[in-house]
Amino acid sequence: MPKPRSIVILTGAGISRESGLDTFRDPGGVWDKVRLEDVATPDAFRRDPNRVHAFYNARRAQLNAVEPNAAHRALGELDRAWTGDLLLVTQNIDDLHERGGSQRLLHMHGTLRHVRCLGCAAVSPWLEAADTETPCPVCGQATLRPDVVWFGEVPLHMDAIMDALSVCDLFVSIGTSGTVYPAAGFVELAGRQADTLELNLEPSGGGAFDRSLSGPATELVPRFVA
Ligand code: BJW
Repeated sequence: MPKPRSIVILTGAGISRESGLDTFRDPGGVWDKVRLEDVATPDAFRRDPNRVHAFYNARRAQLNAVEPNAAHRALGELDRAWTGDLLLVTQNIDDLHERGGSQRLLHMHGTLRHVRCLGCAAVSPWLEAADTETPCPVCGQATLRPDVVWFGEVPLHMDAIMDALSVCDLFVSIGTSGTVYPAAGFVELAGRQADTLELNLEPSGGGAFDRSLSGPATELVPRFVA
């Protein structure tokens, strides 16, 4: 196979698992501990904003206690070394890809390290806890929400992602169950012209990929990048 010129990589919670962050749908994962209807929908935030803030405050605090693993670092190394087009699209709201050295990176479900003001729409860097009393650093109104994408909301950077998917030669999916759209449909879109590869603890099902390798991300991703 000739070397691909243009690569799109999609990552999910599985790549951060070995850093100590829970996935969503594995046994003992996030959705075993809280109901997504209580914390990850616009309705949940309207009903009980401080409950939702508390959920994201806890996850933001957890980020300070974890480090990028060998899989994040391998993708950072790929970013530095790869002279062709490369786009890393992550569904994760942690910052482990940035800390692992990735720069050509889009967070399609937002990030824990930012808040968005429902009053003035400013997106501001954020490292601390927030609640319904916290003033927006830009306009001063107490109308902050986590800058993340909940069910029923439109993911971020979709135009850039669709453009990259439509021209890439290789699409790689790492550590995602492929159950949440639109990310779950990326393999089909890219697969119109690109080779498709899945690196996951276990095949995500559906047989959508040309090749699927099973194992932990910290083993598979460095091997893929080498
Ligand atoms: C390892 C490993 C190791 C473990 N190594 N691997 C019916 C009703 C309502 C809505 C819908 C509906 N049908 C479709 C929808 C749309 C909905 C959707 O997809 N729902 C499905 C559940 C059916 N989607 C949306 O609402 C999205 N918006 C949308 O579609 O807008 C319309 C639109 C789109 C495009 C253009 C214009 C308009 C928004 C989805 C937002 C998802 N938000 C969340 C929360 C974000 C903030 C947060 O983190 O709290 O995003 S939900 C959660 O799931 C989070 C994740 O990013 C996302 C995906 O999860 P992920 O990463 O795949 O994790 P897991 O746990 O599922 O899988 C982990 C995998 O890793 C497993 O396979 C393991 O085996 C593996 N693994 N350890 C390698 N060591």
